[in-house]
Amino acid sequence: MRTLYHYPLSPFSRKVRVFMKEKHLEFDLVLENFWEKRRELLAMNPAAQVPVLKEEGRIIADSTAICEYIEETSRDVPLIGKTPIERAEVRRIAGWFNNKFYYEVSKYLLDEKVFKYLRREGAPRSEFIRAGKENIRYHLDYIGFLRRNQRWLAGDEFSLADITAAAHISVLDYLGDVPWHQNEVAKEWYTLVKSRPSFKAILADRVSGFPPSSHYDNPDF
Ligand SMILES: N[C@@H](CCC(=O)N[C@@H](CS)C(=O)NCC(=O)O)C(=O)O
Repeated sequence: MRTLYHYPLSPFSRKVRVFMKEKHLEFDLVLENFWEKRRELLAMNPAAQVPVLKEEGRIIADSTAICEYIEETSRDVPLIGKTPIERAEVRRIAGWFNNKFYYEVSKYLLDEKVFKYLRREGAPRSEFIRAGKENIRYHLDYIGFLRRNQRWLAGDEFSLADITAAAHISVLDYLGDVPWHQNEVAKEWYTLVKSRPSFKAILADRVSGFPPSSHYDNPDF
């Protein structure tokens, strides 16, 4: 029995959902409104963050810790590289999106457009939204650069690097904040990710009060 406590517009939750689907693992989803800081959430994760995985009574918090745990315990196809040098590159790029991309793009746009509203923290600040929209352009070009000689972001195998980048980008695409015309190679990469069965449930996500962009679940956007 495996349960993931998640929030649909959390990029970190999405990363774990896709990762577990790629590993062909069965799991239940529990919607966690993390800003309410439920006592049960705090007991599982004192950071009061999603995602949290509960598996056979064991509790694992933090999306990276969860993915590493699954990688080490599943016998399915490796998603964090086969050799030490491959693993280093997958982790470097996943780290780029978990940290650099998150703090330069996702956090600005998500906090201002969605989480502030849910936490009743007042109106979005336009300068933060502008900064997120400006910064995403450089990250799309970086995705295009990474793919100049290879199929996926960390090499020719689909990996946690692609899952992490796509999880963050998919939330911004839901909000209509990805300027796809900026980089055709990045767009082609995301089209490939979108067509994977592991991504189907992500494209079906809907959050009341926040309708998705018109092309969000369109494979040919
Ligand atoms: N390092 C954590 C970050 C998770 C995270 O920041 N989740 C956000 C939702 S997207 C959250 O729960 N924020 C609430 C908070 O930080 O108080 C992970 O990878 O799981």
